[in-house]
Amino acid sequence: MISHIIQSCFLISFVLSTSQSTVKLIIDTDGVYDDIRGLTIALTYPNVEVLAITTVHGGVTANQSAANVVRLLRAVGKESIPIFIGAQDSMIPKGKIEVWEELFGYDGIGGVPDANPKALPSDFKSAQKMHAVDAIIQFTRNTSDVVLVGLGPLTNIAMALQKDADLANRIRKVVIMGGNYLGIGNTQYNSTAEFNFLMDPEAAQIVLSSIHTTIVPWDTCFLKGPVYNEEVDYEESLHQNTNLSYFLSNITLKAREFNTIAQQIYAFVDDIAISIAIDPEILKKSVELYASVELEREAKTRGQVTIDWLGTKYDPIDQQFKAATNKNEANWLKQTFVTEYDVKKINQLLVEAVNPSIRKSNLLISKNSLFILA
Ligand SMILES: [Ca+2]
Repeated sequence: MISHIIQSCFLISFVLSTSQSTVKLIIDTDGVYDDIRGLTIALTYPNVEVLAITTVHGGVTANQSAANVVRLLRAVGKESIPIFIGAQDSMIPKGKIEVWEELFGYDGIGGVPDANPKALPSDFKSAQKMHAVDAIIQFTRNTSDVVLVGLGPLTNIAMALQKDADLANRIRKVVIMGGNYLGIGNTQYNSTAEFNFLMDPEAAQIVLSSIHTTIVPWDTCFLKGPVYNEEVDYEESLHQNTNLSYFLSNITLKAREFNTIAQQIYAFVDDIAISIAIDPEILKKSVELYASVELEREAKTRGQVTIDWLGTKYDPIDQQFKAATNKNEANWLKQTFVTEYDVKKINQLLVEAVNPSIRKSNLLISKNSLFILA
């Protein structure tokens, strides 16, 4: 019996096994610094299995996004997680990506290729051959209860939903960082849309009209950030004296400097979506609203989420949409919009991600075995 017990001189805290089952994630990302921070939580959380990471155009190219993720996987020692490159452009092509270098750096992660782990030429060659869309379809066929998280433009996810009509039935949950519900935008362009949705409004519309999603809208991040700034130190994870903490500090330096000049706070965004996907209790408040996406090509509202606040588009008695005059108007599905989240818990997850030694439950005891989480 003693042989079944793993002894450690230093581990003194024993925590009874949680009833939490493993959360299986596929994360679709455009690989800029926000995404990397959120991915760091997912890749280091004990009860999470990241099945695959798929990349999409957005803040940088899908190829650069993949290279950034490869570098992060080296930083966390999870190089075996497969990466699949997906759509290089939106459904209606918008052409070459112009990287917002003042904010993102040329590579989307601060433009610090010599910061550890250094960027390598091989980072651009490590992705799998399969297209991201096919990977999403295949992984969800082979594994049940997958939670799909979208951290970039929704092109890959929309294409997967179009290619495989049964996909929506197989996925356990979709969590999206993107869109807005109060019309607050966040792009440089002449637009009231949120960046991810503006980068591919048609894809966003396909997703929102195909499946129920939990959306972390930009409005919530924007409005709650200053409030929550009083509750947490957003930079706590950057001062943990670990290699991963230094890495996050380096790749976010440019963005933090930019935000200081712009008098904006450095707040959580993708971290919220990842955290909610991992632990639903982090979602504190939400609203259920019928939503669609503006697709008018010349409108300043292109890509903005349109909301049926009064529920007038849907007839609950006939159980059909009243304004079904054309394809777009007919598709107002009810979506969950996150309006409040547990910022302290998210901050804790991020700090623990970069500094696992402070994680409270280093040792988990299950019914039949004892094991140590590295
Ligand atoms: Ca992103």
